[in-house]
Order: sequence, then C-alpha cells, then structure tokens
Amino acid sequence: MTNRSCLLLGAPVDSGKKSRGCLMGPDAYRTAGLAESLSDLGHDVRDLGNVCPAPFAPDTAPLPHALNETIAWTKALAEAAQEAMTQGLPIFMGGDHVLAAGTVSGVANYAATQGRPLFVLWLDAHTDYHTPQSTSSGNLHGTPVAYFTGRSGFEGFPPVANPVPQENICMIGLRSVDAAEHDALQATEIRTHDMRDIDENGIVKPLAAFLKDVAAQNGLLHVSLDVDFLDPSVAPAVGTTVPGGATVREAHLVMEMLHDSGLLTSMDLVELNPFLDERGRTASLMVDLAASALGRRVFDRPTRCF
Ligand code: B3U
Ligand code: MN
Ligand code: MN
Repeated sequence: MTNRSCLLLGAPVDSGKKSRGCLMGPDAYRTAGLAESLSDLGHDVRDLGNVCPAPFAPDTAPLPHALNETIAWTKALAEAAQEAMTQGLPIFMGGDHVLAAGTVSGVANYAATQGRPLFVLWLDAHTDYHTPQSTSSGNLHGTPVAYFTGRSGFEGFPPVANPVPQENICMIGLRSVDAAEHDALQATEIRTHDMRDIDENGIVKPLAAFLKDVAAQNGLLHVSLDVDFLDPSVAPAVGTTVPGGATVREAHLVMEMLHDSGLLTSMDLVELNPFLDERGRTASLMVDLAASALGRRVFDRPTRCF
C-alpha cells in the first residue's frame, strides 16, 4: 500500500442550516480516533487544527440563514483547501455540507494549477443543488454543488474561478430531492444515482464507471461524504435523516473501491452532529469509512483496474 501524507483540517461550520451542533464534528472525529486509525495504516498524518473564518458582519436577514458567516467560511476554506492540496491529501472534518462550497472550489483552483481536471463524488441523500434563491428552507447546506459548478445567484460569495464541469460530478445515494433542484439537474450532465438505481443495479457499477473516467482523464478526485448517505439506523447523528440510505456494507465497499482505484486526492466528512449521536457510534462509523478509503482491509485483493 502506498503511504500518503494525510492532513486533517477541522471545519466546524454550522451556518448551513438552522439546527446547530455540527460545529462539534471535528472534535468528535478526533475523539473517535481518526488520526490514529490512519496512522495505524502506515500513513503520515498531521492534524492542522481548525480552519477559522475572518470576522464577518452579523447576519440579520431572515433567509437564507447565516449568509455572511457562510461567505466567510467559504473564503477561508477555499484558501485552506488550495494550500493543503500542495502538501498531501486533505480530509476536511465538518461541519455541515456548506463547507464543500469552500473545500471543492479551493481544490478546483489547485487542480487548475496542475492542469488536471477535478472530479467530485457526492455521497448524499440530497443533491445540494439549490441556489440561495431557489431554496425554500433557507438552509445553505443545500447549495454547495450549485456554487462550485458555477450557477449564478451567489452574489457576495468569492467568484468561482474554476467551476467543476457537470459531467465530472457523480452523485450516489439520492432519495430527497426538491422539485427546483430536480428540474435544474435535469438540464445538466451531472450523474445522479438514486437509491432505486442502487437497488436495481448495485453500487459497484455506477461507481466503477465513474472511476474509470477519472482515471482515463488523469483527474483529481474529491469525495464529499454526507452522514445522511448512510441509513439513519446505523448513522443517527445527523439533522436531516432520510430513511432508506446506504448500508454499512455498501458504504465500506464504496470506500474500498476508492482506495483500490488509487484516485482519491481529497475528502470531506460532513453533517455529523455529535449532539444527536448515540455513544459516538456515528462518529466511529465515519472514522471506519475514512480508514477503508485509506486502505484498511481484511484480506488483500489483486489490484483493481476500473
Ligand atoms: N433540499 C432540502 C433538504 C436538504 C438539503 N441538504 C440537506 N437537507 N442536508 C433543503 O433544505 O435545501
Ligand atoms: Mn449534503
Ligand atoms: Mn444530505
């Protein structure tokens, strides 16, 4: 196994939705032993501490929630992500999913400096494809994909210098998509795999097809893992539980395939709300999944070529 230089960055972002608690996520991952799990696999692991946003003006407008705070986080995380990419494989310990507006746009800026395309694997019950205008909840954690693909409507946010091409995005696990997102997505090249698709075809086929394209184009691969990708019976620590999610076995299989592909270059762990957890079981499962993505296995398999 290739040893990687793994960088842990805390992103205690809690501005993407009304109910609070994701700000405790980074410390829950630390407590659950994320660093130790990865160093036990032989990786060089450095915890760089938490990213901190610059001071921002108080948010007064009712909707969307916490706009100024989110803009400040987006700027700080984009810079931190671009810098971290020069040093190794960053793992962003969230924090709610609006953090991906910053991490993915920052990683995309890094990819552009390398002349390589960025691909994004979005593991989530939701598509997070709203704009600040189309969201009816006002929760900005439902908007990051729209932001980093360059949709309009993000006035006040840092301009997206390197939008991620739609055809480079693969979403798996979908089962809660609002009408406005659905209609907007229909007009895109984003690959969307809902749970029916997984039930009918399994999770290996769509993922293998996507990884094959990443490899063929010598792409960088960012994985954004939302806790609600998983079924709430195994991962209760999330504010937006949606029944019918991925099983523990499906999720580990995804992570193992990512490892075998050798393509993973950055990752978000998002939406963990430790306030809602049961004796740390969701945090521990997310740590175990990250370990699978970084090479934990029971028995070796022949190298897979996707
Ligand atoms: N699409 C809904 C629900 C949602 C999106 N992301 C999460 N929930 N976690 C919304 O509020 O935008
Ligand atoms: Mn999400
Ligand atoms: Mn979600």
